[in-house]
Amino acid sequence: MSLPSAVPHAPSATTPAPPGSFVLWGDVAGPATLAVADLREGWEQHRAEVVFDCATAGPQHHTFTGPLLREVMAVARPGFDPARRKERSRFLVSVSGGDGHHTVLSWAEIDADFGNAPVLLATRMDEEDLDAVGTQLVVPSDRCGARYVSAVTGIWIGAHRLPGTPPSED
Ligand SMILES: Nc1nc2c(c(=O)[nH]1)N[C@H]1C(S)=C(S)[C@@H](COP(=O)(O)O)O[C@H]1N2
Ligand SMILES: [Mo]
Repeated sequence: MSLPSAVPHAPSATTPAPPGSFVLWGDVAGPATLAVADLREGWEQHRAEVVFDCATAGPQHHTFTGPLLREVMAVARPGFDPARRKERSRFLVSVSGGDGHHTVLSWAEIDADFGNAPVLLATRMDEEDLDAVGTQLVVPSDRCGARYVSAVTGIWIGAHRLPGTPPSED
């Protein structure tokens, strides 16, 4: 597996990822910048034939190829103990496009011990490589297209903590 180049600090609006790449950041031990080519090298590729509905454009049919989101996110080492399911269940993932569209998933949706949804980061859509455009989030279990975020520039992960409560030890 080709290791992504680590960045020494959390990305901000002033440190955008290069075109076609995205930053993995948030509560992680190793923030990383990944290009679409990296997604093709390091992980098992999955194929998904999907149909999703758009309120304005109607049903869309696409075939996507790419690695599982949860496997890609593991390289950044999210700030949970991987052995503690209860701790993992508090984490949220926010995926943003370069145009400002952003959406969230719960980590538990994609975790094999919880929802186990085969959410992908696409390297190809309908046999077209996405290197120049950037990866696209693929949520095959969604009926609506809103979470199929295209031209992804950032993926953040962090725990939801109730206001005023310290991190739990369980
Ligand atoms: N970056 C980005 N991705 C996006 C959107 C968007 O506005 N920006 N719209 C979403 C919505 S609402 C739908 S239905 C699908 C399909 O959008 P399309 O009509 O552009 O194919 O893309 C999703 N991904
Ligand atoms: Mo949509």
